[in-house]
Amino acid sequence: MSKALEGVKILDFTHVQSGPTSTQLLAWFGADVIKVERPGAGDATRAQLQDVPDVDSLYFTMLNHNKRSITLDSKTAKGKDVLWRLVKECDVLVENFAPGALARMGLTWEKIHEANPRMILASVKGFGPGRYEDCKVYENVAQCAGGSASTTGFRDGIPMVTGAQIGDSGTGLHLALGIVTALFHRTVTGLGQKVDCAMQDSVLNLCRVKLRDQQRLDHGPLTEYSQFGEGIPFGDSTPRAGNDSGGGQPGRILKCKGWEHDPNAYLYFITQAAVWAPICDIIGEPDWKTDPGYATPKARLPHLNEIFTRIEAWTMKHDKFEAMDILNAYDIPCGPILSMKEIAADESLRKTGTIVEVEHPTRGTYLTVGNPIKLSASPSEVTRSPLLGEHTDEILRSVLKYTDAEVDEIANSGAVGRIEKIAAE
Ligand code: CAO
Repeated sequence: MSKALEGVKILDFTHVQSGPTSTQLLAWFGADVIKVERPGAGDATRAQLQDVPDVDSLYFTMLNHNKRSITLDSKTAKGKDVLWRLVKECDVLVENFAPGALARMGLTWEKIHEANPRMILASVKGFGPGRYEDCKVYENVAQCAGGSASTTGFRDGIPMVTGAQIGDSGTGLHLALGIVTALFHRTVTGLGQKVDCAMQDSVLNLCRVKLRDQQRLDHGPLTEYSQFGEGIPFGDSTPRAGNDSGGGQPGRILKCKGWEHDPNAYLYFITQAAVWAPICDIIGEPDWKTDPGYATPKARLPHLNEIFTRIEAWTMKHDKFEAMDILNAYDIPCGPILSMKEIAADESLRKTGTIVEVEHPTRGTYLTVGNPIKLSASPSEVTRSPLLGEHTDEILRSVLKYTDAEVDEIANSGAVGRIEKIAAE
């Protein structure tokens, strides 16, 4: 079966997490992703959080599958020549350097567009135009500036960041959509365009329900928040809501059997209105089905603490998987809190390719995520990340059509590096 993005060439000038997640997605769909790295060091993540000395870190490998690596010093004359050959040859240039860095290499949009009018230039920056446009940004800064941190955590605690990398990987996803949209548009116009994704904007896009709540506050308290039932007045901005459900169906994380010694013996339980009757039967409160204080979603809102305490008395008698089985039989929406250990061992996730084992020449076998987006006619196969400069010669010869003598000349000038050992952090 052919791959959906076969034939698309990506000049991958990305590093760290946000950009690489985007180009990895394109590579999973079959694009030829040529990762350009600085000779000697490469992407900084190769040497960050190393678990095995002198071996590419899991941080790097898990963000750079299915790519080829060329090392190239873009600040030398010969390196610049090679870079411009790549610009003319490729369909998309993806980058997430600090603001201004690409232009300092001479790669402005105007020059790129002139050299290759079909090229799409896709960039991640921390912020869009405005007062912070020149700032360097990492994941947690984006979570803080995008509205996630102020709305995550408990009302009486400090703002919290989430474990999900919504700033980096979230922006990478947005950028990938921008790139394929621009590729589609190019089939009509014949021209490339710029695709810009700011990490702050991407986080906010994912936090839209909290912006919704901000406006609802003008019209009264947020009745589905626990705070409402506790009689605590709301301030003038969306508060942190602990583990309250984001939608109109109240939910909580509840203890299950074994919670005293297992940090993940918990279940998320949603009191969906449609299944209120079976919930009452299961927890042993059949009267709540008809009692006017509990029978309707609106009547229940001031009693959420009491209701969830009662439900928890039931969940604590069962382990999270048992509770899931019992509740699912009645279509009651709930979910176990799964540890990474449990996820890593999950048979279904392995079967669907959402988790895969990959073989690496210096690391051996390791576990990683596969493509979460499944196309029926273009399945993704995860192949290992490249060693630093592994494909330098191959790309110079087969993609850029340099002769053997030219390749030697470029290499001897120091503009590119061939396969190199990775320095430990
Ligand atoms: N050859 C020669 N020079 C190279 C090169 C190559 N192959 N690749 C990169 N460089 C140079 C750049 O030209 C730049 O040089 P100048 O500053 O002299 O112009 C330099 O390397 C450093 O680039 P940088 O400023 O982007 O890197 P940094 O480590 O200082 O900052 C980061 C990292 C992520 C904070 C910054 O790149 C950034 O803000 N990016 C945009 C937002 C983003 O994507 N953040 C997510 C990161 S993941 O959490």
